[in-house]
Amino acid sequence: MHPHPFLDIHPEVAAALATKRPVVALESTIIAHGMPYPQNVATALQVEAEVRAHGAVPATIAILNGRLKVGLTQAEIEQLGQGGREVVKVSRRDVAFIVAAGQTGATTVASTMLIAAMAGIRVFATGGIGGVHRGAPQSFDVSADLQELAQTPVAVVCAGIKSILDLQLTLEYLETHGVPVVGFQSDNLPAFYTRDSGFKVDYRLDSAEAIARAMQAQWAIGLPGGMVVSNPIPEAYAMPRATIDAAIEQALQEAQAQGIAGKQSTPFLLARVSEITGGNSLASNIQLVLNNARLAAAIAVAYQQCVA
Ligand code: PSU
Ligand code: MN
Repeated sequence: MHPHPFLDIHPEVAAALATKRPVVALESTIIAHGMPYPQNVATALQVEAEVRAHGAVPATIAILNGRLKVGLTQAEIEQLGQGGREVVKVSRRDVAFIVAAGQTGATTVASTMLIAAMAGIRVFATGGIGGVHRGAPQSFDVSADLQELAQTPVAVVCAGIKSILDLQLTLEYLETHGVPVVGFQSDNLPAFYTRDSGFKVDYRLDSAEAIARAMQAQWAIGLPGGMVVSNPIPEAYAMPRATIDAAIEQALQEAQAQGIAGKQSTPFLLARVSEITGGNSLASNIQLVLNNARLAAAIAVAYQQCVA
């Protein structure tokens, strides 16, 4: 049985879903645009292995030749990683056009959530989500990730919000749209490379089971959206705040000087921050994504027990 004419669910993922075993969705923009080759491919494969090691089936999501893919082969991950910034970045508004043209694209948090929900997957691990950009009161640059969180029932495990963004405005926007921000074993909202942004989360929960119960309650009540689960980077890999703040300031100034806007903005800032800080930020980035994969797998396991 095919649930949708444009959707291809990998047989292993389909089998897990059919027998109500835990599945964790993973995005592909982080592969094509978020990290350099070949570390992007190595990380994507390691993330999948980490999800498996913690009892869930990984489903990396992308659009390949016009098909919405839920679960990729190793060769397909390699193709996206090698393609890098040549691969189209696909957010919600782009999905239908890439499908209609039979093209290939890397999915953002927004489009990955959308496709995960179509497949019936409720848990998703990534690095960082998009948000309200600094200067948004003038530029109106607000990531489509936030509206997706408001309407699509998927819990997104991330290391908080990178401070290329305006964290305060992002939290306000999420609140307005009814999206809860849950801190795993922490009261503080992390800022990706650092464990504490100076902002608080809405709810601190200390176990995967407690998070699963909140997900189950939210959706049983009939609330339509998802939630942000923030998981601070492990202490050993956190970066000094001054180092990362300086890199971000420089990247933001360069973006402004070069007139970078729209969908180019986030990839430009991510790439420049990682270039300016050298290999250090990449190593931290890899570790926080692996950490999120482990927590997402534990939440997926707990959620299946919750709804069983
Ligand atoms: N933040 C990161 N790493 C990323 C992204 C954001 O720290 O790789 C990617 C994600 O795919 C996210 C997207 O969904 O950037 C947001 O892009 P935009 O701001 O254009 O919506
Ligand atoms: Mn944007």
